[in-house]
Amino acid sequence: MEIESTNDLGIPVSSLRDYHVNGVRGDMRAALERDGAIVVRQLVGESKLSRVRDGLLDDLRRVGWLRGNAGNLQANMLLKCVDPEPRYRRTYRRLIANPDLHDIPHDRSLDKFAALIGIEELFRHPRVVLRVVFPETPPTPPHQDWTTVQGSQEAITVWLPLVNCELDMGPLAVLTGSHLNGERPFIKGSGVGGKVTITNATDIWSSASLKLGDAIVFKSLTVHRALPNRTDSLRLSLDFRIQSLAEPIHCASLLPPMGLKSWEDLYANWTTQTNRYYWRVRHPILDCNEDEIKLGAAQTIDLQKSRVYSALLAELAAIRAAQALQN
Ligand SMILES: O=C(O)CCC(=O)C(=O)O
Repeated sequence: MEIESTNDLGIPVSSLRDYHVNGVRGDMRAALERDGAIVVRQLVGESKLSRVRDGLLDDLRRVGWLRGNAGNLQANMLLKCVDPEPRYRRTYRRLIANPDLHDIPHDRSLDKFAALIGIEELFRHPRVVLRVVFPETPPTPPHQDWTTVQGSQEAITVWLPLVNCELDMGPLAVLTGSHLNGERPFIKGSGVGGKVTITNATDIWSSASLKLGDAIVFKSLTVHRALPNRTDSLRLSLDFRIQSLAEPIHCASLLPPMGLKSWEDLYANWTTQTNRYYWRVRHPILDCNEDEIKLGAAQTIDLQKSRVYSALLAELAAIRAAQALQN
């Protein structure tokens, strides 16, 4: 395997296999099954993404996280912060409420891509994650999405930078083939639901330099991490999950993005009805045991957890109500 570069963390990086979204059926699917991750060039239209990016950059300039004028991505290190610090979350709640971000997973190109990798009826998880990564902050540690997301092992994560992202800006990196050996042992750690996959110092991580519109897509069991952001700029990216409607989904995947109490909170300033609550009438089989949720809510002494449990119950009730209206 050809090694492209290393960085100061001593992480050797090789190239991920690269496809264009207008690629040949079968090719991408086979590569995804074999390697657990691929790069898809121009998955989402650049013009749509640049509009979203420009709006986001304006917001970031307004809150002071960016220095200088339009077009400049240089981070204001005086305000450096990282999730889950309260000051990160405060700004995050405003940024993630932008309806344009939530429209990206609904781009028609995703249907085309899903067909190419063998998903017949596509379901988009509504829990979109925006990441704003300051330089000199710890990169996302190794993990498997399956450990926290559950639901279907066939679910696919789409990781999409919202700026051109060279290797030194810290894109996502994966251990190719790691999805083939099931769930790996993990230890408690910060970020990623507190579960950090144990990896070896000699592991070779695969990644790629990405242009706006390119994505890294990977399977739920694929071990992945972020490379360190060694530039002086903010790294901006979006990740969301897609899957077949025929596969199960854990109901926690239908909760609002982190840091928000309810979907109503997220939608409070939306002027559009588009993309709201679409999963309440059309969703995969719900993979969650209500008794367990109730028991957890009754027993837990952890406030955060009990909030999540109540939100789950509320979402389940809302799904039932929406379905009753339909029938
Ligand atoms: O963007 C990052 O830093 C991590 C992304 C990630 O872990 C994911 O998309 O599952």
